[in-house]
Amino acid sequence: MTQPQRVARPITFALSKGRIFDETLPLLQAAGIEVLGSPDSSRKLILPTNQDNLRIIIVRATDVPTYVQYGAADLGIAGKDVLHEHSEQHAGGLYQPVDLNIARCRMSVAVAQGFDYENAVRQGSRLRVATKYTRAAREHFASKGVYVDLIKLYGSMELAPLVGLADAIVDLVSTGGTLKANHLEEVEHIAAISSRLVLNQAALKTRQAELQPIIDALMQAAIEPSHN
Ligand code: PRT
Ligand code: MG
Repeated sequence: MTQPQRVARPITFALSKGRIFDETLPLLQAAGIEVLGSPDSSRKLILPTNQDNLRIIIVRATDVPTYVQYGAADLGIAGKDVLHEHSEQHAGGLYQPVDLNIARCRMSVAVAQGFDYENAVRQGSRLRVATKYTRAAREHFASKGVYVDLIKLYGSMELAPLVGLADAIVDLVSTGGTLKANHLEEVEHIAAISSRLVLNQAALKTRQAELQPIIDALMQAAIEPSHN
């Protein structure tokens, strides 16, 4: 008796909605890939594309590396900020082949306007720093030899200095509008941030024939200035 043929699941591409999804669309389009539907207009978490063997899944930005690492997604796009925090606890399993140069911003230290950060650092005061990026913050202050107490938050870091939770925050800054609106100022630049394509290592071996054209097309689209 002949066995029914197993249909391989489509290549699964993890994206977060918002800026990463929005900035990835033109790269996919340049690669001939159309996403059918959008996370803004429907609550569907799995979106088909115009290619039978490729689908998009919509996950939280911080969850993209987890889906890819465990192989539930074959590839995904995540910010350098997210990947740096993720890799502290989950070594291996993830391949970061290319910086797509999208969703660009910077990671900075910010304080309430008027707070004398330089002086506090010079005096060796023990600073309280609120952040979602505890690894990046710990490494930054350790490299400066500054003692800090880190307070882990999951969002709206800008509030912390305003209500006395922290002296400083480590957060992402793009236009600077959010800091300004909350009477905060940037006092130190930690790193330039952009988003990277990540790949599941096993999938890269077992499904390379299907993955490579997608990787190549995204890399090609990313270096063409019209998409940056
Ligand atoms: O929003 P949610 O809690 O669901 O998740 P998320 O914040 O992790 O996702 P999302 O989509 O907001 O961010 C995804 C990725 O985009 C991040 O991991 C970064 O790599 C990248 N990115 C680029 C940014 C920004 N620019 C950015 N400006 N991520 C966040 N911001 C926030 C920042 O935290 C601050 O609150 O925007 C605010 C500052 O913006 P400006 O323009 O006012 O300076
Ligand atoms: Mg956000």
